[in-house]
Amino acid sequence: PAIHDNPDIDIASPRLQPSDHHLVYPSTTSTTKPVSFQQPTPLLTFSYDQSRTLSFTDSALRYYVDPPHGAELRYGYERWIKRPEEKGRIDGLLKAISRVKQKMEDSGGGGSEWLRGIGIVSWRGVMTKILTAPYEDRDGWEMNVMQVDGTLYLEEHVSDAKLIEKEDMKPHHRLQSYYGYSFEAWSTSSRPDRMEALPGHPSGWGGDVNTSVQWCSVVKTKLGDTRMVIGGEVDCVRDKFSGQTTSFVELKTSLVIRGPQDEARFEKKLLKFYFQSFLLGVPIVVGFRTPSGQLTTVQSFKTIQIPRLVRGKPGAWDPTVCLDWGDRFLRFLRSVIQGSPSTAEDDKGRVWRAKFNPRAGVTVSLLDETGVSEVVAGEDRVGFLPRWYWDELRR
Ligand code: 0WD
Ligand code: CA
Repeated sequence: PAIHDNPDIDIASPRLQPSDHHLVYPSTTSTTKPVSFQQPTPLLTFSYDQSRTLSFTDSALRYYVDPPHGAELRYGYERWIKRPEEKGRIDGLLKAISRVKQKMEDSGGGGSEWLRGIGIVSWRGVMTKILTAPYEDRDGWEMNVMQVDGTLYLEEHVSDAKLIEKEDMKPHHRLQSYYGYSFEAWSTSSRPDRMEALPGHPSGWGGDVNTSVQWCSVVKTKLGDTRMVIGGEVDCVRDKFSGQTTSFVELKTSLVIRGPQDEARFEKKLLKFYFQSFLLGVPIVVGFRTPSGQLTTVQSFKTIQIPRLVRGKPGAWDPTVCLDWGDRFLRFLRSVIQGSPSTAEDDKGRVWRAKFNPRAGVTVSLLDETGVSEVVAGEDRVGFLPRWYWDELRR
């Protein structure tokens, strides 16, 4: 249907440029409809090493072990090797997709046809932001979107100014984010059967933190009618790695709950934990800590049971609202992009910008030349896709 016929889209808003398309917020439109989400199936895994080099190995895979009682999360803070903040590029994910396609071709073909059937390619973090938007009242976001052969590629848009701001973290905030990584070090081992015993470190310490090292999983799933390929970091696995996402574990830290206010705050956080983990099909282990970073208790959550924990409470969230919004958002993106006139010239990597403003909605517009060159950032890209990937699609 034409954009103008879509009741979800209000293009008459006075704040917008004539070329902008606007999707209004879920609460202001129709009632929620149920949207299905398919259990994710794993396609492959890969690792980034200490120098951020990607390999199709499980070298960065870690195993879950119970952390020592009362572990100090501040431990090792001075030795943290922090990965510099970077733009949310999807290059690593594209390497994985290229490999999946190649494997299909090697075993009888169909790789390109398979990719044509995929509606969305993005990092898991991007999909988490989209799905949790109905309950986000503070942080807006911006995304770059391209469509090639019917597949939408999404990346988070991080401007140079935002990058500098993210790098310039306040000491207090920096320490808090270290607590999360430290919890991972205390709760994982390079061996499945026992805690790490590293010379010169307290028993149970899994090794000093280097945030360049990551183990990632790429999965295939489906939201409503949209097939998706999503990649994300997985903290560790339980026991032996079966290849199935159910042995994965997502590790989180949170302040111990001392009263109703803390509880409400935790339940709000659970929304993000829930969708982040739900998208890859990963159960969660939460380490509760004191304000000064001492681990008190550890609690496991089966991801699909989380919504039940918040149902009926003040400030409760409803995952069906998020899935319905996610489905409408993706259909909206497609209708704007496919509904816009295209010329041969346009095929050279048109980039769209989706902007989310809390409590207002999403605006989608086509980037002009200046906008696109900011996105390319002088690199060898077509739009934001690396040229090697673009060439591979065009072959
Ligand atoms: O758009 C995104 N979410 C970005 C992803 C922005 C920049 C980079 N990336 C990278 C991630 O580092 C990873 O290599 O893309 C890959 C996949 O990310 P994802 O799994 O989609 O990311 P997300 O779900 O947002 O975060 C997962 C974990 C975080 O764990 P917690 O428990 O804190 O949610 O990735 C880590 C972090 O451990 N992480 C980062 N680590 C260092 N610097 C960063 C960062 N900027 N962003 C996420
Ligand atoms: Ca984590």
